[in-house]
Amino acid sequence: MSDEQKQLPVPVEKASTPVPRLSSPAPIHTHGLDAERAAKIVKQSGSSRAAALLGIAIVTLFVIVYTFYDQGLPGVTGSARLDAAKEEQYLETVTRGYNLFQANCARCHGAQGQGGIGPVLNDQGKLLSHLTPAYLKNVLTVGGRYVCGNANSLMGVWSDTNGGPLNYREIEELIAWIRSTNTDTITVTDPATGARVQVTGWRDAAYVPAADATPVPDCWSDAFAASPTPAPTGGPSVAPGKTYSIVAQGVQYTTMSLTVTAGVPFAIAFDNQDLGIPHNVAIHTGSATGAEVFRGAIFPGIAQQTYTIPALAKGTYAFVCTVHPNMVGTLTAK
Ligand code: HEC
Ligand SMILES: [Cu+2]
Repeated sequence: MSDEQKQLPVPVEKASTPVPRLSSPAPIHTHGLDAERAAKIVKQSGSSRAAALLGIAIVTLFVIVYTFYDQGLPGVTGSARLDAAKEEQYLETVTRGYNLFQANCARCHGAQGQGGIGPVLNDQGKLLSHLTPAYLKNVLTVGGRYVCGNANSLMGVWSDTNGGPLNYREIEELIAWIRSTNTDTITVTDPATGARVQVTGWRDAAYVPAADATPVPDCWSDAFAASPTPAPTGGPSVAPGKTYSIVAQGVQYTTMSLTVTAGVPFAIAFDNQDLGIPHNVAIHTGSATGAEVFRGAIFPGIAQQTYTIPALAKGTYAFVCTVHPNMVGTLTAK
């Protein structure tokens, strides 16, 4: 055998059976995939598909439920989470405003905003067109002189941007309370009794002024100036029997009671000692809420005027300042 012959590869015998075309050859390694194992794999992938479907179903259901929870049920107002949170936040603001009002403003404007030393605030016409949020903000920032231009206004500046004691948030809260409506119910501590009570806002959201209602004047005291002073009744001027004196100082009458003779006209010398503040003397039967039988002219201090008053029947009367409902005294005719 030559060397040449030695290096030739060992001749390979050709496979006698041809491998069919377009098909893979029979696998060499089976990985032990017998029929049982294959069935198991098919089953497993089936159950993981079911698990995925279940997951998708849960997420979908959650999204739907969450949407209704968040956005509210269609047609059910206030069921939306965000709206409910907003409403709660708003009522919280109103409550703070109520407390600020009782602490800082009620002594002049009355606990119910009914007026006193300061003008009435709870009037519907006023709340509708005059006491707008922008106006309230201006008054509280500039102070009472913004209202009628009275430099001696009893009401000072409230906003701390102008040297007052309240910050912008407290101003907002006060405005929220003054503007709140009778559909806003809050639970507060009544400053007078200390009891927890429910109160509603002053403003009637549905209020529509009468067609012939006089517009609210920009300056509250113009409303009094414009009101006609009833002319003294009782024929040709009868010389008044006696002159009594009433003094107003510090938005108070210093004379608290007066006794006059019934059946004879008399005079009241009224001395208004409050610089720039309008006062008068009006006489009402019974109490301050009784019928008005006489109204003296309203004029700012410091000044004096003498009113001539027709004879009064025996009884009890109240004398009040038309501008300041907190100024009340008792008048007895006997
Ligand atoms: C010392 C008494 C006093 C206090 C306290 C007071 N005010 Fe006044 N307020 C007045 C007087 C007086 C006026 C009228 C302004 C003028 O003509 O001088 C007035 C005017 C107003 C007006 C304008 C009313 C209108 O008809 O245009 C508003 C609004 C007001 N006050 C809100 C408040 C608020 C809110 C507080 C509490 C933070 C407050 N006031 C505290 C006395 C007071
Ligand atoms: Cu007065």
